[in-house]
This record gives sequence, structure tokens and C-alpha cells, in this order.
Amino acid sequence: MRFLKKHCMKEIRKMRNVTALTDGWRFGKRRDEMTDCVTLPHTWNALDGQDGGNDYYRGTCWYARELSGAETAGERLFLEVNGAAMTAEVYLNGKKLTRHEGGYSCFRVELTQALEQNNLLEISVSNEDNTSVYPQKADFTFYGGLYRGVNLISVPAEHFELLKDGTPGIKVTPVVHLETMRATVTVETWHNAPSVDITVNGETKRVERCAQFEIDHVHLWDGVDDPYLYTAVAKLPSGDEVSTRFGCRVFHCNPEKGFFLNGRSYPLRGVSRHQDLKGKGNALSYEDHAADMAIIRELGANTLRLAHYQHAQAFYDLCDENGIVVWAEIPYITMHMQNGRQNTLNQMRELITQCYNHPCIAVWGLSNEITAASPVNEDLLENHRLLHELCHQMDPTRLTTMADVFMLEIDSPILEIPDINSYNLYFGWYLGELEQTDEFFDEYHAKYPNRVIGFSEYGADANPAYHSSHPEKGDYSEEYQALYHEHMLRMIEQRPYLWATHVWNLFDFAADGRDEGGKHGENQKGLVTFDRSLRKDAFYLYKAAWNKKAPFVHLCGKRYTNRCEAETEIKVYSNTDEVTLYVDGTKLATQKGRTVFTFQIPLLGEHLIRAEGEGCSDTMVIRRVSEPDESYIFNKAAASVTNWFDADEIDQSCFSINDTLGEIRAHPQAGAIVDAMMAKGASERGDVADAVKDNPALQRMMGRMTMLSLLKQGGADEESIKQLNRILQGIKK
Ligand code: GCB
Repeated sequence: MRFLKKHCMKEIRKMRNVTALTDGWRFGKRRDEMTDCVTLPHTWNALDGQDGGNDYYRGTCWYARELSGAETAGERLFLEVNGAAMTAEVYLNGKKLTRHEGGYSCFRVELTQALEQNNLLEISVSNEDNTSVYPQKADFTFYGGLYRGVNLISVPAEHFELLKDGTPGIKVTPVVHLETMRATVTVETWHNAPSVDITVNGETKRVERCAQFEIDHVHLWDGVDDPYLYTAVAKLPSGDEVSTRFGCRVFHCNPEKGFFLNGRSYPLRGVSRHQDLKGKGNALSYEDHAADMAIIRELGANTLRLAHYQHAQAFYDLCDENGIVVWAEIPYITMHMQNGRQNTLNQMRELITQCYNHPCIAVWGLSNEITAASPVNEDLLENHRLLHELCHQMDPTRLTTMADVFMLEIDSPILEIPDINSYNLYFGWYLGELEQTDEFFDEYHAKYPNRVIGFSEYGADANPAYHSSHPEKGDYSEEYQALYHEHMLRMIEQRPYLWATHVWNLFDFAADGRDEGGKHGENQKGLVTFDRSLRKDAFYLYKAAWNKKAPFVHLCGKRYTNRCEAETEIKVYSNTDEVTLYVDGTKLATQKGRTVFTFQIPLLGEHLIRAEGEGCSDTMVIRRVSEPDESYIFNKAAASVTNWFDADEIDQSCFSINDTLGEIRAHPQAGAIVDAMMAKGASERGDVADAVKDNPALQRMMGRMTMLSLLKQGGADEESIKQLNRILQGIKK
């Protein structure tokens, strides 16, 4: 008995032991003043990174914790940091052991040789700006902190590799032969033992490092319908063991037909996600990740762009389990830094090393809108070539892509570097009209029929407090966002060649530099609010188009209760093909259709509206009011300009602000007036105007916008708009 107990103890000691260091941390801005008690995960920007003003604390902070004797037991001891934003240094008993640059990947360091009787672990973490670690310029808050938890890993002397780029120590490459439904699975391991036992699908092989397995009648990882996962386990004679799940699937892209999963057409339609939450910043719990995934499943998306950096392993796991095809990327974003090349390569190496086994990942994203604030020069091209080559050298099984900014010329040499391309386009929001998106892709596809192209970002901000019966670009209304997405959904459905489309963004997220649309510090392009409590109408549009499982009807405009028109539009989003509308209990009409159903109803007083589909219904109350409800209007000054302009008053034989800039410019007199006006505006705006002037793509795009739209975009007041219109109306076409 005694012997047995001793023997077991020894066995336990020998095995891998992982201890989450959650409690007992002291925290502070100075090493000699760590007075706050915190638990991990933790960020110091949970509040100031979300309240606007771009003034959140960006500097160095310190974390410290004593390690107990039990925690440090074992032959070899490693520290695992799953995310320290953005750079970190680890000290044990005052001795610096390592430095890590990059806030989104895991890193480990061995503690064994620095252990003493009593052990004090200190980690300094900095999110201060610098010139070599990405990201430095981007539209999201760079939260600082140990936001993904820290573990101690004790292993026997013979163990799997832990240090190199945060490797899991095991790499699984399944190759699927669809014709025979067989998979050849190669498992590679890294360790310091003479042999390893590798088990896959009930078969164990003792090898030095690598083994190959054949799986007959392979059960495919088949997207959202059937995301089947296998497990590979590797065990050393010392008892150290690692395991990983993997999935057997193949994908490819076709320039005409888009994305294919396991040989069948599988258009990737989904959303992007940032890893933060109102009140918590990026210090998310497993439950937070799982709650996000539940919303993604409810929406019916089959793909996620995990922007703009490496996400938590727990989240890639959830994508594996739910069959979500993922675009994974590094934060090489907005602005190319001359001193940043090595950091991009390091972050990509870590991303691929740490995420390789996830079947969900289909593509590696090299960069995002990198030419937004940088010219396409040799240094930038070389950086992309090196990243692309690194991806292929580490992972010949996946494609590379990048997210291009709208003003990048489609013949730019940078587009030839990644395997497949994608554009972020915001026509109909920041600039231009909705239809320009359609035109952009048509032009691209006609000019480059052999290139695979996707739509990596599109969206419009909406604050669900704002409403309008005449929604317009820039009004932040829930209704404009819904209209915007109705257009995009149709545009996408008509272009099956788009290999993937990703709404920007599933959730509102923190961008502390923003102050707009009635909120401080938030990008409100989410289909769901930052605290996840409210699904905006546009959410249900995509749910109606993508989620075919549970029938539902959704009445739009539920928050738009007070309306002052005599007749109002009732819009229903539904995945059923027939919707009946009842007003105050009386049936108004039944409509057959798909996704979007609209009804006009007279508005007399307060009405109970009820929509019914097959086995589902939704209700709301709206009422007629005499004056517009001011609380629904974001920019009251701009709103007064809206709709003052009646088309009947315009003499169509003369120019007006309803003509496009291109049409006006083609006329010498009208063109000269507009150019002079714009030159004056430009001299007041400096940099931005120069960027527009020098950019042919932007120029072309502006040429297609109406003068009215351009003026509103530029924030012109009602009087100057009317003034220009009067002048243009004096010039015959
Ligand atoms: C972009 C960026 C993304 C921004 C988004 C926006 O193109 O890639 O990071 O948040 O636009 O909302 O402006």
C-alpha cells in the first residue's frame, strides 16, 4: 500500500502538470509599487480603452506573484503566457529571463535554472507606442495586459518541445483523397526522448519523431453541418504527453465559382470578430468566447475573419467544433513600418506554429489595408513576399490572402503576391454610393477573370437609438445600416465568384480614438452591440439569409416607436417564404418572398403590429406622433438639410447638385466653379486633400458621386449647399 502510494506520487510528478496562475497577482504601474490585487485574465484598459478621447493608458505595467513550493515542483518548469499585450519581459527572482514582442501570441520560457527556495515571478507588460512591433496604427484599442492567462507547466526531463515559437510540440497534416475517401495523416513531434508513441484513430505507432497513418472511410470535417474532429495523441516513455484535435478536409478556390470545401461549392458568407467586450476589454473568459460563438451560430455564418491578429486558442477550438471556416491574420495593419519587418515574420511564424492543427483555418492573412498610410514601395512588397513565402514554407496546405484598402489600384503589383485577394470596401458609408461596390467587383472580375477575389470588409455604423423613415448614409440610424446591408446581401448573392465575404463587424468594438454616432470610443458597425445585449435589425437580415434551421420572423424598427408619417413602412426579415402582417389583430396582407418583406400601413394612432410566418411570429407597437421624436436623430443640424431638397424644384436642363462630380467637371464653366470651390476646401484640409488629389482611384470614385452626396460627406451646411445649387442651376447643360 505504502509502496503503491509512493509509486503513484512519482508517476504524477513525472507527468505534465499545468497550473493556471489565476489568483494572487499584484499589479501596478511601477515595479516598486505593485499595490493592486488582480486576477488573470486582466487588462488595464478595460474602461479607459472604451470611453473615447484616445487617451487610454499606454505604457509599462508590472505584475508580480509568489510561486509556492507545490507550484514549482517537477523536473523542468516552464512559464506559459498566452497573451501579453503588446511586449513583455519575464523576471524570476529579479533575473530577466526573456522578452517577447507581439501582443496576441503565446510564448513560453523555462524557469528551472532560475528557481530558488522562494520564488518571485514578475512580468512587465507594455502597450506603449514604438516603431517596430505591430500594430501601431489601427482602428481598435490596443489594450495592455496579461489578458489571456498565464500557466506553469512542469514536465519530466524528457518532454515535448515547449519553447520554439510557443509550439504545441505536435503537428498534424491530414491529406484527404476524396475519390477513395481515405486520409493520409502525418504526425510530427518535437521532443528530447529517443522515441514517441503516436496514436491516431485507435492505432499506435512507436517512432522517433514522425508517423503516418491511413484512415479509411474518413469522416470529413465538413463545415457547419458536420465538423467532425479526430484526436492525435503523442506520449513519451517519461509519461509526458501532448494531444491535438485535427480535421480531415480539403478546400480550394475557383476564380469563377468561389470557395469549395471537400469538393463541393461552399460559398463563405460570414462576419469578422474582434476579441473584446464592453466593460471587460480583451480579458475574456471561456464563457465569453462561447457566448460569441453561440451568436455566430444563431446568425448562420459559416466563416469568420478573426481580425486583426491572432485570437485565443479557445476561440479557434470553438471554430473547429462548430465548423466555422476561418481567416487568421497578423496585425500587420494600416501603416508599414521600416523597422517592423522582423516583427511581422515573427508574428506570422508564431501564428502558424500555434494554430497549424486547427482544421477551421483556411487562409493566412498577410496584412490589412497596409497601403492606407504607406506607399507601395519595394520595402513593402519585399515584406509581403517574405511573409507569403514563410506561410508556404511552413504550411503548403493553406492559401495566403490580404485585405486591401479600397483606394489600392487593382493593377498594383502587391495584388500579385498573395494566392488570393480580398478588398475592404465602404462605398455607401465613408465615401461613394452603394452601387459602386457592385461596379468595383464587376470591373475587377472582368479585368482579372483568373484571379480569386473576395470581400473582406464592409459595413455601416448604427446606433440603435437612432431611427429614420428616410435613412441616409451618415445618419447612424439602425434603418440605414439595414438598407446598406440589404444592398450588399443582394450584391453578394449576384456574384458567386466572391470566395468569401465578411461583414465588418459582428460586434461593436472599442476604438478609443472614435467619437461619433452618439457614442464615445466605439466603432458601431456591429450587427450586435458591444455588450452583446442587442441585435440590430441588420443582424436578422443575415440570419434570414443564412440560418435555414429554425424558422423566424423579425419585425424591423421595433425601437422606432414614434413616427410622424401618415403611412409607414413595416419591414420583416424572415427565413420563411411567406409572411402575414396583422395590424391591431386584423390581417393586412400575406406576402410570398425571400428574406425581406415590406408592407405599407396607414398610421392613425397606436398600433399593435404582428408578423407571422410558418410556425413563428413577432410583435411590436408603433404610434403616430405629430412632431419628429428628436431622440431618434443623431445630427440634428444635418437632419434639417436632409429632404429639404425637392426634385420637382430642379430645372433638369441645367446643372444641379444632383449631378455627379464627373458630369459637372466635364463642362468647362460648371467644372471650373466646382474645382475652385473644392480647391478652397482642400487648402483648409491639407493632408487628406493631398491624398485625394494624388490618388486616381479615389478621384475616379468621387467623380461618380453626386455633388450633394459629396457636400454632405464633407460636412457642408445647408446654406452653402443651396448656394452652390443656385449657381449650378444657372448653367445650361
Ligand atoms: C477598415 C479596417 C478596420 C476598421 C474599419 C472601419 O477598413 O480594416 O480595422 O475598423 O475599416 O470601421 O473603418
